[in-house]
Amino acid sequence: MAILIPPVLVNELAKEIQPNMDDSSNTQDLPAEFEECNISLPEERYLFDFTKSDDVENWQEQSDTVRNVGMSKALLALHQNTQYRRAIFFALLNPQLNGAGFAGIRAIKTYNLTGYTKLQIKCRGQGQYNGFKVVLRHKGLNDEPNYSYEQYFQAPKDEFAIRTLPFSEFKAYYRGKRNNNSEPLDISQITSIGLQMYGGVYQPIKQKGPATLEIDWIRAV
Ligand SMILES: *[C@@H]1O[C@H](CO)[C@@H](O)[C@H](O)[C@H]1NC(C)=O
Ligand SMILES: *[C@@H]1O[C@H](CO)[C@@H](O)[C@H](O)[C@H]1NC(C)=O
Ligand SMILES: *[C@@H]1O[C@H](CO)[C@@H](O)[C@H](O)[C@H]1NC(C)=O
Ligand SMILES: CC(=O)N[C@H]1CO[C@H](CO)[C@@H](O)[C@@H]1O
Repeated sequence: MAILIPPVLVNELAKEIQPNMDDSSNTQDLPAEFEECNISLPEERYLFDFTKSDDVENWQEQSDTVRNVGMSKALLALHQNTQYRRAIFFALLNPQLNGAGFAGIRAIKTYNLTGYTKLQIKCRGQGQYNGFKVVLRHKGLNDEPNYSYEQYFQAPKDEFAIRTLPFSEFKAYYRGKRNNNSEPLDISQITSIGLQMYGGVYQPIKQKGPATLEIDWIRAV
């Protein structure tokens, strides 16, 4: 995919090629060839590729047991044989009667995803339900009372498939409740990425019990 990229990106790329270039330089100072040729961003950027080298060590549990009514459990495990490698997100959801509860995992890691528009996850869901969500946080505001930016998706049930989540569709939530007055997600400063199985306290569909999500990779495109 050859795409035209903003001058500021061209500037960054040019700096990589000419490492001595002054940081304060602007596009006008660039040699003409950088403005005229079409430089492509990498088509995709893998945040986690469990089929290759990525491990699960960076991922920590973040489930409803952080509160004293919580009784759910989640973990991410590496799964491999001689032919393949992937990660499995295991969860047991024990929500309260109204559906409050969640089982999740997250990695605290910083990404600047400027230039990308979507998150993709190659996965398969098995178990009692297949509704999941991706939970992003930005600017180092990785914990409550700051908002999380969430998007729901249904995992494919039989074959592995790619689910595509546009960054523009990540909306701010606080404890499962939508908040419309918050600033939009800043994809140039993603500082935490998580996966969650939700009870669905404010959702039409409630979920409970055990389920798994097998994951090959998570990437930005
Ligand atoms: C993110 O990357 C873009 C493009 O390279 C750059 O202009 C911007 O300053 C970066 N933002 C941060 C917060 O690093
Ligand atoms: C850059 O790409 C555009 C659109 O694909 C094309 O029309 C143009 O000729 C290309 N320019 C160069 C210098 O390759
Ligand atoms: C937030 O906005 C969405 C979409 O416009 C709307 O469906 C929802 O009711 C709003 N929620 C609140 C709490 O205002
Ligand atoms: C933007 C925002 O809500 N920031 C808050 C994040 O959380 C800390 C406390 O941990 C608050 O001090 C910030 O105001």
